[in-house]
Amino acid sequence: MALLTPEDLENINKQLQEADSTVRRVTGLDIKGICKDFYGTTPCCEKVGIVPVTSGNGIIGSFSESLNAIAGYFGFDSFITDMPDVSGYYEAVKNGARIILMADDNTFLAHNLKNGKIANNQPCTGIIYAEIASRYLKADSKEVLAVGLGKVGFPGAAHLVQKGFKVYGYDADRTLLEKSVSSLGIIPFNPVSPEGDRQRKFSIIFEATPCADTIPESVISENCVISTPGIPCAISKELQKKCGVELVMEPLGIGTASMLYSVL
Ligand code: NAI
Ligand code: PYL
Ligand code: MG
Repeated sequence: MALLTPEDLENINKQLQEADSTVRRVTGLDIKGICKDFYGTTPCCEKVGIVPVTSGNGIIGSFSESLNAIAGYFGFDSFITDMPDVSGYYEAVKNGARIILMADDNTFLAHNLKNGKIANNQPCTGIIYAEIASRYLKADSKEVLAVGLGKVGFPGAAHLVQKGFKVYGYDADRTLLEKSVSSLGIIPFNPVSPEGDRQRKFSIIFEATPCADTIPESVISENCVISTPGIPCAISKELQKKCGVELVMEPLGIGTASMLYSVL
């Protein structure tokens, strides 16, 4: 998994507020509204215990603090345990946590101890970014381009297929692309070098890769949203500005909101 850095998480509140404004402009609802509508849940002061985890590459500076800020932003009552790992888990439960948030290098989970529901960040992130993309008010068709079909991208693309979108997709890994074609019916489309005369433009693009500049100008239509959890960004600031792209991109909060609402 590509790991976050403290730099990615700088000014998380500001990043979240900006993402919220964009989501509102793009869909007519804010992130809370989308989560509420999609999962059919509303927080009711559930206590969230955030447990720092030291295994693998260890604690990421400001990761737990960012989760605390994010949980508060979405209306949850949260706290970070003093101790990490197993001792932190014990501390969280003893102090009344109803939902545990914790991440090692492979898995970031939310576990609701009251109803047993558990969520994984990767599918929750893919699905919510895809859901946001699917609600684009200025979309000119139900065609979507999905780039990156890994642990975040595949569930997002599957969600778009399930919602009735015609999904064109690409992954640099041929096996993953073939899996998406055979299991989801995705139409292969390499945005960088489309075959023959199949050049297309899209008003909805969903991107989930760990690479920069994966979306070339040639596939961006006049009114276009790029909804992308992928870090670094799929498109340069210059190209975003030139093409007037609505960019939904934020490093942790939207996916975490999706996890929290999904376990209520
Ligand atoms: P992954 O490794 O499972 O999937 C990424 C996929 O992108 C791979 O299948 C790879 O072959 C493909 N890829 C790489 N370069 C490509 C290119 N130029 N064109 C097409 N496909 C390309 O990774 P995962 O877990 O799905 O994460 C994807 C990204 O999302 C990472 O940058 C990760 O850090 C980020 N992420 C962001 C979150 C957020 O809340 N913003 C939450 C979780 C992950
Ligand atoms: C959850 C993010 C989204 C992108 N990459 C994922 C990541 O960075 N995972 C690692 C999280 C490790 C957290 C560390 C801590 O501070 O508790 N163990
Ligand atoms: Mg990217």
